[in-house]
Amino acid sequence: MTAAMQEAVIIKGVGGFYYARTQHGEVWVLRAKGIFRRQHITPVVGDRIRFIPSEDSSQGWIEEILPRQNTLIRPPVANIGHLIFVLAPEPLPDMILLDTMLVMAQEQGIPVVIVLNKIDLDPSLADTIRAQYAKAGAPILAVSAKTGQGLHQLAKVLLDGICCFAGQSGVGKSTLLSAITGLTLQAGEISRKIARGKNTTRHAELLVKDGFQVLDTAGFSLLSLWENMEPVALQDYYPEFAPYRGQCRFQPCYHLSEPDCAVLGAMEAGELSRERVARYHQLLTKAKEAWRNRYE
Ligand SMILES: Nc1nc2c(ncn2[C@@H]2O[C@H](COP(=O)(O)OP(=O)(O)O)[C@@H](O)[C@H]2O)c(=O)[nH]1
Ligand SMILES: [Mg+2]
Ligand SMILES: [Zn+2]
Repeated sequence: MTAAMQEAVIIKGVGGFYYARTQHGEVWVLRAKGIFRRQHITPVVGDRIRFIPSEDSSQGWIEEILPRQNTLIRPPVANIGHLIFVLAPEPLPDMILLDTMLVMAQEQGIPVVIVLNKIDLDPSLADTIRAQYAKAGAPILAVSAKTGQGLHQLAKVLLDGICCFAGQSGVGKSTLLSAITGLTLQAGEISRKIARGKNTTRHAELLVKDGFQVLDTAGFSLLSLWENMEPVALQDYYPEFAPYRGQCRFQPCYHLSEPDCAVLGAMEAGELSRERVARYHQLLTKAKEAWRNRYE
């Protein structure tokens, strides 16, 4: 008699073994059947899988990987519910990093929540960010890990599916996470070096506690984003540009300096943030460069 199939989430992968957690909190050590290898499918952290437990141990075989909602490849993870992008009055906000993350997340269909931490230091940052990101498709939460302001709302987001943190070093990601969940983030931030093309072998782990599921990584390599994006598609990941689609004189239009461009017109009319559009131009340059060099 074969045991009944069970469902679990992969929390870690080590040397061909996958640690999978059932909803009852049991952790099984599983291996992937040869069929996955033949199909070039590797189970990743966050995957929801079905497995048949062996009857005499806590081992077993992964029989099925359920369809993924989204995937990121460096580190490899799947089924992220929210990306929590943290910024603060200090260190000085890196808005290009935020905009790049928003593009990457949009491209993968991952909802982003922008978290302004250390609001105790300078409440005016919230106004600046709201002015630039009100139409960018991501809710904005002003919080302080120090005073506790807004942590209740952030906790609600963290309880909704798998979450991962992103943002510069020093903005307070670890402090926020441990204040809310008691969990500890791995050191290591998203780095410009990684973004420029160095490979990283780091693997993610899913931390689970009291209904929270958080990836221990504090960032993702953004390299893969530019490797695969046609520059003209970049604008599609700016939700605030959508109302002007098809209204420019030239088609396609990069909204760079073309005459009768509806996006630039909206910016001049104050409907779109000048700063966001200027950074879109910077990212466009980057996307074009990466696209030209993609076969190198
Ligand atoms: N004033 C203030 N300082 C904070 C707050 N949150 C974190 N910090 C401080 O910011 C520094 C960096 O925090 P950390 O969690 O290590 O940042 P991470 O690199 O993003 O993980 C630490 O000294 C924290 O004590 C906050 O809400 N207000
Ligand atoms: Mg940290
Ligand atoms: Zn245009």
